[in-house]
Amino acid sequence: MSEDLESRFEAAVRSESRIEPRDWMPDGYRKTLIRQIAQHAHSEIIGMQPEGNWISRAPSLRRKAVLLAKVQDEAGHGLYLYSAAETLGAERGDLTEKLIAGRQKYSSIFNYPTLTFADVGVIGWLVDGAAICNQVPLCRTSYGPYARAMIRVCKEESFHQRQGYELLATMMSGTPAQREMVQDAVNRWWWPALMMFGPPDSESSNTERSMAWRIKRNTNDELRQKFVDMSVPQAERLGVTFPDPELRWNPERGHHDFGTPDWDEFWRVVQGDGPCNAQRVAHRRAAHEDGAWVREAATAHAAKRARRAGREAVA
Ligand code: FAQ
Repeated sequence: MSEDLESRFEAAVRSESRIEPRDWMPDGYRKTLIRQIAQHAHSEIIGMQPEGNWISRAPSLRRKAVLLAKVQDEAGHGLYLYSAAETLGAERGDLTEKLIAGRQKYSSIFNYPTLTFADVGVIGWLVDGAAICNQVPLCRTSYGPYARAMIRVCKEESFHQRQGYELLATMMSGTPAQREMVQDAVNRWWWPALMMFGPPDSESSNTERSMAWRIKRNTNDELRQKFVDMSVPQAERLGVTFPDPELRWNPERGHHDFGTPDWDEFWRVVQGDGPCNAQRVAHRRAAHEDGAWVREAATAHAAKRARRAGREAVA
């Protein structure tokens, strides 16, 4: 019986059908999805902090409205993703507890500080750009609720990337000080953006299994290369350079060659020792604790409605 289920599952994955919440799935598949989707959801929620830092100091009403909308979109992405994780049997409260206890990861990129308003533009351009590169293939991931969430998320991320690029293009047509600010932000975010794709394939413990299950559709290195190739002409158009002396077009490969990110730094950040890890998690913990009364009120209201519905059904 279980062999039957397993071969039906494997056949569905091979034929590009979607696996849905009530379908049988191997334990490892469920666990891998919960791990990846939870990490992704946490990244969206923690990812609100670096840019949120600039909402009260945006240079104009227009920039403030755009930034507010973007940060709210990230909250929405977190919520779709927690919902997708719940269809696998995870509980949102439990995932949040694990995040604030440091037992679940979120993207390394959000552990770097946003020092100037140019960082807002560079996050839109490079961080959302990397997120799109990684997430467009996830629209074809084998688990239905995750794939469907990704379609909407990617549409919104495209808007985020454009607003970042437009902000930077505006600053680049401004004063020398503004142009310097943009270049400085690019210098600080370029390498962390490359690290978003995860460790090199040779050190990636999950890629092979996740690709066989079609949870991941590309390896970390494939997506990193795609991102570099996509970003170089955009940087040229903008008038900025990337801080990598090894970056150059390789006509034989038909791709850009580029230097090696500092993987020691990456692992330090992932293990909690980045410039802002403690601050990000402490902020999330405080927000969770401050929101306890809202959760209690909402649960009490839901319980009251359920009791009333029960009484009406009996009557
Ligand atoms: N940061 O075996 P792999 C966004 C961990 S959303 C921290 O290669 P995998 C939107 C990994 O968990 C950004 N940890 O792992 C936005 C694993 O540890 P584990 C988030 C990382 O899962 C924009 C270990 O290293 N996007 O930016 C990272 O096959 C602006 C070994 O790695 C997603 O989550 C990292 N960068 O591949 C929001 C997309 N990389 O769990 C606000 C979905 C790896 O075994 C503002 N996720 N690790 O203990 C994925 O595609 C994959 O999970 C990867 C990693 C590609 C991130």
